[in-house]
Amino acid sequence: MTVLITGASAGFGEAACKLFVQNDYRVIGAARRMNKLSALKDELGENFLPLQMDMTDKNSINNALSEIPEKWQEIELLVNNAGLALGLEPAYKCNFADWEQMIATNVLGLSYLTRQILPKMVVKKRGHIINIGSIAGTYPYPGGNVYGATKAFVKQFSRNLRADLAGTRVRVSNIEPGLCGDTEFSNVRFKWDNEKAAQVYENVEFVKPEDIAEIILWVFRQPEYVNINSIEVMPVAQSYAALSIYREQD
Ligand code: 8X3
Repeated sequence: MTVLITGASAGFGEAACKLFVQNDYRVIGAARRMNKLSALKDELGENFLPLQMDMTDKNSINNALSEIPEKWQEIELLVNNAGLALGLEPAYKCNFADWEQMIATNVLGLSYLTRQILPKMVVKKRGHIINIGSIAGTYPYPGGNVYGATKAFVKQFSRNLRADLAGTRVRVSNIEPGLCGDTEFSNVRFKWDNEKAAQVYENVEFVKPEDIAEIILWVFRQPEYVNINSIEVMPVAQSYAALSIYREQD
């Protein structure tokens, strides 16, 4: 049984690759950085296949898919994990190229890969798409602008896929993590200002990539007649704040 996991070079993707191989699945790990995937291959051995894939480039996705050896081609589970946040500036100050990159990866790349993988699952009437959304797709926050909007897309895309896939037994789930550490998420968001990134996790017991990997495996391992539509995951340390009210200054 083959599992394809995107964003496999770090964070949730890397942890999920390890966990699924440990649980005797064949895992294709897709990412741009082949050096990271090669290191993972050295660690995980013959049940791991590194696949170079740039989610912002349809040709790269097509080439990668065409390189999958016959034995690995029956993809039972696609984990759409690749995605990123860039910046935390208000919308009127953001770098538009950052917005384009988030949309290209989190929305277009995820949609395109899903579109390429789904037909075979439908023919077999079997398969599972697990999307990695975010609490940012539900709860607005200052600076979340386009990142949160891409994750709201992932949320509704997941639900609409369920509607289209009725009767096929192909499952779709959306996992929505909150504050998770030990990943590159904040380093990428803050353009490798690692000090600023580290502050996000200061004195907080955050959710770990291994926790998310366990949840992905659990969602997948439900009986085939059970579809987990969505799971929202936060550390206990994270909860809700009140709506903000701006008061005119005297
Ligand atoms: C990651 C969680 O709160 O930084 O998607 O947007 S958050």
